[in-house]
Order: sequence, then C-alpha cells, then structure tokens
Amino acid sequence: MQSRSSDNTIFLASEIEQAPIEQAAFSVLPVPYEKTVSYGGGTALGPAAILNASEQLETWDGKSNPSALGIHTCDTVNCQGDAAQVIERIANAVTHILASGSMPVVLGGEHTVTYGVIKGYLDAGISDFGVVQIDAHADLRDAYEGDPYSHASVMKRVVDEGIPLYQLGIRAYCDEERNTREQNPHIHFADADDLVPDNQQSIQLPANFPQKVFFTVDVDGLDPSVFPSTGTPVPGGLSWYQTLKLFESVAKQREIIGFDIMEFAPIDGFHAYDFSAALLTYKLMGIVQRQSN
Ligand SMILES: [Mn+2]
Repeated sequence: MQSRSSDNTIFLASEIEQAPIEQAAFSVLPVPYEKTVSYGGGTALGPAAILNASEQLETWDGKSNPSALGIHTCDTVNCQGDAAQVIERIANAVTHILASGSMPVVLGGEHTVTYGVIKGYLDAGISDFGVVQIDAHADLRDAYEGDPYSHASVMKRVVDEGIPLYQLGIRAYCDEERNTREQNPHIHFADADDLVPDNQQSIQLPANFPQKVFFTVDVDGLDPSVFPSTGTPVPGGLSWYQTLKLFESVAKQREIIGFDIMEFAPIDGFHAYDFSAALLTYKLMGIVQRQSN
C-alpha cells in the first residue's frame, strides 16, 4: 500500500506489475483537466485520487481478474494551455493507445475530456462507432456561457461529429437540449425517469446503432448517495448495481472499444468515494473482459 498523497502512481500498483502498453488490454489515461466549472470544482484532482485508491482493489473483481489481461497506466496528460491544445494532447494520447493495440480507459477531469478522447478515435481512423453516456445532464448545449468546449456542451460536440449517441440516466436538461434531442434522429435516451423508479437494469440499443461503442460515464449519472464527489450532483440517479448492469447490457449487445470515468471530484477526508470510483473503473474492465471471452 502506498501513501494516499503520492502522485504519479499506476493503476493497481500494489498488486500488479506495469504491463508494457503493447501487452496491455487496458491503458489507463489520467487527464486532470478542469477549466469549465459550473458549480462545485475539484475534478482536476480526480485521476490522482482514483489511482491512489486503486491500491486498495483486489485483483479478483468478484467474477474475473481483469488485471490478468494486462493494465498499463500512461503518463498523465499535460492539461496546461487552452482547451483546443489540451483536446489535441488527449487525442494524441488516445491514438497512441489504439495504435498499440490497447483499449483506452480514461480518467477525468471534466467531461470536456471525452471530446478529446473521441477525436483520438477519429484521428486513428475509427469512425464507425456510437457513444453510450451515463450522466445526470444531457451536455447537449451548443455552447455554455459562450464556451463550445464547456463540459455542458461535450455531447453536442460528439454528435456534431456525426456519432450516434445513447444517453442513460439524464435528469437535468434545458429547452435547447430538448430540441436538439427531438431534431437529431441519432440521439437516443433512457432518462432517469424511465430507469430509476423501476430499477430497470437493461436497455435495447436500436438496430441501426453502431456495432462498436465507446462508453462514457459521468459519475454524476449515479445517485449522489453513491457519488456526492462531483461538481454538479442531481438527486434521483442510477444505483451502483444498476449502473453495472446497464453497462453489461450494452456490452452484451455491442463491442466496447473503450470507456471513461469523468467529473469525479474527490472530497478531502472522504476516501470511500475515491475507492468507489476506482472500483467502478475496475468493474467495467471486468465486464469488458467477460464479454470478450
Ligand atoms: Mn456530463
């Protein structure tokens, strides 16, 4: 076990050797980017807190051992400079992971990071994929407070690239976002209203939804009782097991080509939430592992 305050650690460092990227099924990419803060802050501290908490994970996730496939932790992305520069660096890092034959597992940082990740796939020549998003917010504003790279606009940037989107657990959106959903036939959704009261644990992707899926998890999509450690919490979110089951239901229908965990903002002194974010990351690796067997 290493000190919780140590930086530059690698995922599960206490249990496994760092796998070379070419031999790792999963490549963890820390991106402590935090520029647009709408309410509470702290996402810049997310990746380091998750990596530190990963020291406490068991390699056996309850059903399989994802670490047996090899986990590589990449260098932390330099998040200095303007949004366009950082997005370019994120895209380059993701392209490198893909060129190495590994799967990106990206730790944010604010949700804007996901746009850089998606650009990385496009730069690598991969464009025949859809995005499935767990989130409290639709993130479909064309710009927020004048900023097209706001975390409140990230999924608009994604759909503007022509990428189909399926949203899960949304429960906060404005008129502009409602209109965007109605006008764009490539945006699908099962909102919190549809999923949470009946504890619905699976969805059916449309037949024309792409075979490859990138899965983005904004931790505020889960209920604040699970993750109060985020900048813009909204009550009525997904439960822990419901989140895992929904991810599994997508993984059973499609090929997961990568995923991210965004908007985690650790609360000083409440390390339970850091561990929850690390465990969520590892559990999603496990679901990917078992589906690809
Ligand atoms: Mn979001």
